Amino acid sequence: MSTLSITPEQKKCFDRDGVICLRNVMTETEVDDLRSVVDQQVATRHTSSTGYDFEKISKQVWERKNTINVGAAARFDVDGLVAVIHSDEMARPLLENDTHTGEGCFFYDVAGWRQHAGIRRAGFDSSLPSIVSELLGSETINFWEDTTFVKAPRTRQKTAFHQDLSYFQIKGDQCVIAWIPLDPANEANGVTQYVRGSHKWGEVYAPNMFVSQTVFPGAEDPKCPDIEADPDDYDIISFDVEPGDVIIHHVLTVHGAGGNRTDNPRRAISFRYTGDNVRYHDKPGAMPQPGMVLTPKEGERLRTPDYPIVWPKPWPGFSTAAAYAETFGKVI
Ligand SMILES: O=C(O)CCC(=O)C(=O)O
Repeated sequence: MSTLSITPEQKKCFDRDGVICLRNVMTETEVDDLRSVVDQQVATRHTSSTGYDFEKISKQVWERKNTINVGAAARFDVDGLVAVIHSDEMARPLLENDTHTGEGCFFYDVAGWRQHAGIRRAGFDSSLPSIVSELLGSETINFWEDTTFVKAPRTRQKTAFHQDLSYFQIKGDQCVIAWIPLDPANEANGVTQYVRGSHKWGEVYAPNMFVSQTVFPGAEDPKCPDIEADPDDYDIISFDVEPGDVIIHHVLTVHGAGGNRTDNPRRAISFRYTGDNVRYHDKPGAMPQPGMVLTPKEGERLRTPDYPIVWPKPWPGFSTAAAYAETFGKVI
């Protein structure tokens, strides 16, 4: 359990760019815990109801399959999403230029915090909640959810550029995403990329399906600009990172990632945090977190066990993860 502070320069940089890379934020134990959870998620992906391989899905999409094999995963109506991609004239594969045609995997999973204490400890009791409170200037911080993103060696599938706000059932802009690398990550193995300053464009973009820019059916916001088509027109930045570092971006910052052209994995987990001005707001295209216990009412502050308050702590050294397990361990 620890707290770290950000400097005024770091806060200025985050406000200006909509993204900041902070070094040595996570402890070795936290990173090790997260790695073992993520490895477990990957190993059990064939029986998971929330784990998807976007590389495999994309292959089937571009082979024009109408029924997509997603194993036991049941969070998305993938066949419905794919039908929309097939009818989108602008849709095209977003694949890394790599001669290897081998067996990559772009693994995605969500809401691991409900089952894995390692995610709760890192998400609730690391330095991140206090850092996020300072970055957002928010007194209170809720943990919204976690998402795992793994690109196995030689994964060609890119992560289409997108903005996160429209994926979440919220309104209000005090929200950040902390991307936590569990392996060294850089341009070659698909570190995340950010359009600097895009959080100030004054636009909210519809969610897309990661394998293509095609927007989710029913989403009402405009489509994200086609960054992949004209990358030189945008101020795209990325950071070379090591385990322990964290990249934090604003919920309105447009971002994406390349494939993994190397022989080493790129494992990462992303924690999403919200602040004081966020209210629950359901909208077409936003994906409910699996396993919700008590969905807040429209317009309400996040005051339910599904969005734990992780900052402030009632007293220094208090473990929200331990308290949570004690209170809700049997329910969630
Ligand atoms: O890791 C990736 O490929 C994408 C990450 C991302 O979009 C996020 O953390 O919001």
